[in-house]
Amino acid sequence: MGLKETLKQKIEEFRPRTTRLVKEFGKVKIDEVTIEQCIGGARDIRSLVTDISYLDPQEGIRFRGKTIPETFAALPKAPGSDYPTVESFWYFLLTGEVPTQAQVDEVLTEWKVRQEVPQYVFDTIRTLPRDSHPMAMLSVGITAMQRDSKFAALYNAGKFNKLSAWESVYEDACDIVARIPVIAAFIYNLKYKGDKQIAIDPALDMGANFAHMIDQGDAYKDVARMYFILHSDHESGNVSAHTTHLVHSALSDPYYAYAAGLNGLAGPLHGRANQEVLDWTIKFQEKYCKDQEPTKELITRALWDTLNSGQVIPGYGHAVLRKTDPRYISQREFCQKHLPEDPLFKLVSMIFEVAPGVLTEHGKTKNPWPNVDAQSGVIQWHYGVKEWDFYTVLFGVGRALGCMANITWDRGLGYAIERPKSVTTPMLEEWAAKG
Ligand code: FAM
Repeated sequence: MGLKETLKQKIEEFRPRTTRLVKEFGKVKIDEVTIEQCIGGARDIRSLVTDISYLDPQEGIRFRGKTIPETFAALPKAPGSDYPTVESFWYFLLTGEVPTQAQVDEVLTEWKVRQEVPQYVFDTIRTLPRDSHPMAMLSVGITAMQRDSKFAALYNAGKFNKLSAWESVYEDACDIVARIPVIAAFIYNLKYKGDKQIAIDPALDMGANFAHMIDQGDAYKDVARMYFILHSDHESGNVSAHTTHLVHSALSDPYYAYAAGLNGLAGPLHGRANQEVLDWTIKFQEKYCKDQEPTKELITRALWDTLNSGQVIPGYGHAVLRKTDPRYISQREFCQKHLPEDPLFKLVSMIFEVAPGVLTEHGKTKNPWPNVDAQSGVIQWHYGVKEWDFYTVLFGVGRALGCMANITWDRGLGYAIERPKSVTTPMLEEWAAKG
């Protein structure tokens, strides 16, 4: 059975569970909200549902119940590779089932058609000033494709049906995840390689083709596959996932929804942190290591300079995690295997030895440990992708997998438009007075 049929079966089997929870147990309390949470960014308020991934503060992410190592081990690998194809991960993320090679091959074949990006998308991006941020270019590219939305067409034709609408969301979602790496490669070549474009190689899987399209060699194929999978999903409360979910909850189609999610991902406290990490690290080398090797003392001084200037240390901390991010560990293991002598990897490793202590002494963050962004730029830099303002685009290609899987299921389960209640400060002061 193919991906869409398997998914249809899964959604129809799952629906009664959601319906029963609302009908029979809707009034059961699962949380309470404090003034601090109401003002402080809704930290930890249980108010979203997703079964695509879950983030445990002490353990880190699980994709459909599997840890990162379990996910990489379970899925069929790309030919000659240690990593699964993105296509096999997409099947797994959508259905919760580990696909057979035949099922993966079906997705591979399907994406060869879906990945064809209409020329008007490239023409639209080319009209932007060349010094536009690549994330702005990507967001424009996704929004430009909204005219192709099958979900929007279904709705505009008055054919919206609660039980089957997920199918047109699924079609848009598949088109977006297949096309976004091609648009990202186009943006990379437009901004940094004199608009020298490289055509899709239809023989390659999505990750390998991305490597090919940015003129990278075989070694980068696994970088792309690993990177996109690691950045795919991190439960639903982070800014990019939540924004995509929120916008689609108004029945905005997947193109509008993911363009909004990308705009949130572009924030320096979220997806742009990988760019900030490289910026900080390169500036550290220039300022402190002109004529000497980095030392823990120099790193300590630089970290305190950052903190004392009122800035955050990029790549460290997390709103939910209270341990080192397993996505950081997975990338670190890749570096230990493939680039152990890389000077930037050695420097980032030394920062890892020092930063948690400095942050603990600083005494503000609840999590002094590294997150996904502390290590990701080192790998890109090593393979020659040195334009760090592009790194968030790479994050956006991966995050599309999680966001698109989530809104397909949101539609499948008929989740309502999201509408939390706001209050006024005087109301909070009244509750505060009552204690
Ligand atoms: N450096 C300096 N201060 C930090 C910090 C860091 N790395 N992480 C947290 N803090 C501060 C935070 O700014 C807050 O200070 P104020 O009370 O003055 O506002 C205090 O510690 C308590 O923050 P928290 O509750 O521990 O964390 P939050 O949930 O408020 O914020 C992050 C979580 C990720 C936004 C925060 O850790 C941060 O800004 N990290 C640096 C930027 C970064 O690496 N972002 C990427 C996160 C990654 F998971 C992703 O989304 N890609």
